[in-house]
Amino acid sequence: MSDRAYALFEEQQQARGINIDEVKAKLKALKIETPSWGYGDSGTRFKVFQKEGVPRNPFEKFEDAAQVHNLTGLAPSVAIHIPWDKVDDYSKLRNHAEGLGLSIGAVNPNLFQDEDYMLGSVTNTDSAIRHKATDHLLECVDIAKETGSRDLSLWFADGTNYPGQGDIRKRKAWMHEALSEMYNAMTPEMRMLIEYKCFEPAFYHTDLADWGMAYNMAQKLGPQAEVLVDTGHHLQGTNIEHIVAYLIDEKRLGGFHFNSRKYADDDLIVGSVNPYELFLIFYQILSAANDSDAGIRNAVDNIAYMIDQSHNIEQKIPAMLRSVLNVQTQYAKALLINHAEVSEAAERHDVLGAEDAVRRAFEFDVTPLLHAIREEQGLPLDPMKAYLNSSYGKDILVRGKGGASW
Ligand code: PSV
Ligand code: MN
Ligand code: MN
Repeated sequence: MSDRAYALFEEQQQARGINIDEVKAKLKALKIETPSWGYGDSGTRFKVFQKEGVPRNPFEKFEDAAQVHNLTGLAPSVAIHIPWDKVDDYSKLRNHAEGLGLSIGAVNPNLFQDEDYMLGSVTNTDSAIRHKATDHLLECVDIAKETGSRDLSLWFADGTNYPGQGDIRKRKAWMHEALSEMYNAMTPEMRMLIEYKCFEPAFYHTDLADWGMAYNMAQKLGPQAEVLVDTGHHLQGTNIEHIVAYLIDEKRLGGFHFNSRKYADDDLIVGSVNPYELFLIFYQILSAANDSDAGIRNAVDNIAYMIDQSHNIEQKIPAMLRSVLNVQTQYAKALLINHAEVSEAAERHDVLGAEDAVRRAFEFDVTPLLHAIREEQGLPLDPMKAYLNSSYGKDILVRGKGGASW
């Protein structure tokens, strides 16, 4: 991309009233956490394909994640999942991460893979199982202390498949009981991010099925509990941007799990199917970013952007690169929205004008802008190409097949 293309872009945006220096600063500050499980073998319930060169342990997952960060400057932290990433000494993993220029991000407990949890973990009728599940939550708080992680991301598979199978109200109380125990064990710096999901693996009811239930729990627990929005966890047609705006306004939007989907919780590469949705999510975030209420601005600053994907058929590292780059592209486009223009049109009751002012930003080609910031940051202009031209993908083949899987 030539300097001329960028000069033209800058001129065009400035003429629209966009402060390009601000846009660039915001783009350079964007941080997206990648998930350790996205580097390992994962798949569908039908088959987990074993890929060659997949990391054999958490240390190698961080090495792969470092590739994504080094080439993009976007992904400085990695979420871990316990026990998938269980190690004897977390300070060793932390040092390894730091040596690679990374940090350990959110700690994700796993309360869905144990035989004991078939009929629920923290909401199981068996109090011994509930205690076992709660102990795991507490173990994750201890791990977060060692890893220096601020966030604990909680997703529960708990739910029922048939009417009558469980007492929904009792289960709600048990959920609250377990979360309260965990909440009380957290340090003041920690945050509990409560993730909801409308269905799967439970097909009749899920204990935390939507944002309202997660929000209600968070509110009852206290200010350190917030809601985590996984973009794949809604019924078709749900207006996720609306949920985002609502939760920001309540100062309870803790973070995102970004992924793309066509049907259900497909966990595909972010922005591969629905980039406009991602753009509209950022539109809501950015329109709250300049709110006169400092609490709202603070809430926006503390949103954790995380990826939650599983790469079944594609190469893991390029897939993760594609995802973080797609997030960056949509964020860049959203930064080109002229908010004053949108609200002036809305106030005039100019419905088409307001819609146009939002959509027009989406239609710009932001390649010259992204190339310019990458150049300023000393990054490759095309991180994907740089990765594919590097020997890393071939070098890791010595790991063979049968690496870490979920
Ligand atoms: C299962 O739906 C899930 O994808 C949730 O989104 C969690 O965040 C993730 O797995 C990791 O536990
Ligand atoms: Mn998720
Ligand atoms: Mn999911």
